[in-house]
Amino acid sequence: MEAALRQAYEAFGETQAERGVDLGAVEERLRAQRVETPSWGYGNSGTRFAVFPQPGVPRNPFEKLQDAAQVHAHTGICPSVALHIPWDRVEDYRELADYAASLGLRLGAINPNLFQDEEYRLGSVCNPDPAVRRRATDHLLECVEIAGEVKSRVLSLWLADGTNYPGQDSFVERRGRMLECLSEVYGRMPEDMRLLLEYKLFEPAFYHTDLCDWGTALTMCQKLGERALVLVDLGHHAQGVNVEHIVSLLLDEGRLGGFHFNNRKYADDDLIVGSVNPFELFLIYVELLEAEENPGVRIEYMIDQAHNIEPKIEAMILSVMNLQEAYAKALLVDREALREARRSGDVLSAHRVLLDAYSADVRPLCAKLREDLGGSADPVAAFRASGYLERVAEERREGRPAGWG
Ligand code: PSV
Ligand code: MN
Ligand code: MN
Repeated sequence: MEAALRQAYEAFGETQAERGVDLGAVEERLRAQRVETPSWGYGNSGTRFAVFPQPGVPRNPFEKLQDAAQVHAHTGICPSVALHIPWDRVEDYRELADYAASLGLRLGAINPNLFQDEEYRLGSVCNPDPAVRRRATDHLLECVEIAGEVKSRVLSLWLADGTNYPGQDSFVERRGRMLECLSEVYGRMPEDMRLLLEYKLFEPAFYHTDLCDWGTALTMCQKLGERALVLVDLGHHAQGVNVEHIVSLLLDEGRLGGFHFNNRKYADDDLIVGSVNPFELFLIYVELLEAEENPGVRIEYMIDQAHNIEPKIEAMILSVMNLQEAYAKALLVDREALREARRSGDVLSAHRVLLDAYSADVRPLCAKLREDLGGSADPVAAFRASGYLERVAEERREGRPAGWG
């Protein structure tokens, strides 16, 4: 460890020891933190207005894995990569899984795509036409197969289904159609596979969205069975919604299955994690920490970002660093003091317990942890210094860069 970092780390350790923090226990939890990155975060992406291509963007799923391996190499906590089918369609999925393993990675959640084909104009599993629902269901079943081939245990589903005009379709009938299709898929999943159901307030439909909030997703999961769980994407809520409250409620119901971390100021959801709302991120982790200690709880932590103007690998690395820092701060909360303040109705003290942990500078701790894990103290700087991007920009000059579609 560099001398300056060692000094900062030691000073941090002393301050925390004075606060009565067991630093060894905090480090153990931090070392165990894992975050999945999305294959689609490495390809070219943009908005419906424009896509700004970047140099060195991968041309196929294999190259996306190479980029994901860089994120893991520098942070030490991102060993798995989510796939999106058909964006990541390959002839031989075992070959892709083996290639991931050769890079020290594994394939994670399989994300079906039910929003791109012309047939889905009126929806996929909610579509009034049974033939379209059949096609959507078959695609979901194909994704179950792919998950099996790559030894992934997670099917992660976001539906774009909704309507654009009042009167266009029946809410209740659409819900019934969704349940029928998803029940078939759920029934075909192996015993150890979990279905994560992701909700989103709106988009692309303008009038109503079939899975628009935690309630629509939760009740659907409850009907499907205990291996159907809700996935919370941080960018999928109305302004002002208390996401940490939703998190605690889903945890209490035993139905929180996954997270998509990202950030936004307005409606879209693809910014670097914690770039706008670091305090909210911290508060979410405060809710998660205690739940994680329950052996029955398994939450898939994933990043869901598709960067428009910022360099993609660096953006992903920065998101991971922000997640490490938010988690570390949450681990510093004096939970006994919090309980006591709550018991005695001391509102301000309870709030200050949180502020006290949040205001700690955990950067030396996280830097040291990354080094322990074989990563880099300053991963963005180390990645830049490695010359990786310049090298792949040269190697990947020919051919079509991967993107949406
Ligand atoms: C669309 O909003 C979306 O960003 C969802 O969050 C999904 O998780 C992602 O696309 C991939 O399908
Ligand atoms: Mn998402
Ligand atoms: Mn989204």
